[in-house]
Amino acid sequence: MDRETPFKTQQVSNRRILVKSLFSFAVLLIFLCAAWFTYNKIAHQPPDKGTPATLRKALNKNEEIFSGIFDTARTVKEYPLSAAAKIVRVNGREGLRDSVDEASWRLNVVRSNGDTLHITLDDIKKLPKKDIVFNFKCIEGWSQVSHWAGVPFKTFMQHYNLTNEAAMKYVGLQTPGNAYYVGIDMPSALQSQTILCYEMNGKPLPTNQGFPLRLIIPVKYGIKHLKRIGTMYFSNTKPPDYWAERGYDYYAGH
Ligand SMILES: Nc1nc2c(c(=O)[nH]1)N[C@H]1C(S)=C(S)[C@@H](COP(=O)(O)O)O[C@H]1N2
Ligand SMILES: [Mo]
Repeated sequence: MDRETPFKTQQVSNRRILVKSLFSFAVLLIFLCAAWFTYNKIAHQPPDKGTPATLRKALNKNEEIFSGIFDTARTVKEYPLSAAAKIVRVNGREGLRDSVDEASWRLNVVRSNGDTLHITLDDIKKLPKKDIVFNFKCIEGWSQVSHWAGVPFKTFMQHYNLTNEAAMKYVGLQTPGNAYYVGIDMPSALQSQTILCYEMNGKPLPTNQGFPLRLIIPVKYGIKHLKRIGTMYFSNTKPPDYWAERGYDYYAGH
């Protein structure tokens, strides 16, 4: 008997190990099946603006939370002029491939009543000018402190009496010919650091950086800083957005 006891204990123990192993294996199988099922569900969903619907739902939820907590008084950090890069990185050439002529270029602003304003660069340069040095962030992972100047978007809106337009939810911007286009929520557009920009490092914008006029919107990632604005319009629904259609976050704030 004395010898059998340890033997018996051993036997029960082995069976328990077997049962436990089988159980763990079953749990693992169920888990793997669930993961496989979820993956398949997401992967085979018809895309919603470049992203499977479930993931797009998560992005939309993010956006809701972030626009909810976004305070228009929030400003991004500004730097002294001496901190600005002398050689400024160039990224993205959509809508910049054709040449642009300053004399014939106009900023077309489509009013909510359907009229269009055709504004020259000289008209824009007559408005109050604001310089800003901030950390420009591209969603691809680089950032650079750089120096820009132009008219604050809000000042521009006030100057042209775009009051009904400023009460709308979004502003849409397009390059001439519409190869690149973005949609911006109005609170971010009206934020004090957002400018319609015509200078970089105190000189007219280089062609590949948006000459004659680009958007600088420090609260957003680079994708929203549309270079070479052709047309601007207003809407209560989200304007089409080049990178949002290719799977990126529409809001793109940081
Ligand atoms: N017209 C136009 N504007 C654009 C882009 C583009 O491809 N075309 N790329 C965007 C992206 S992704 C970034 S990061 C910034 C880069 O601005 P920069 O070339 O002055 O650095 O421009 C934005 N504006
Ligand atoms: Mo970017």
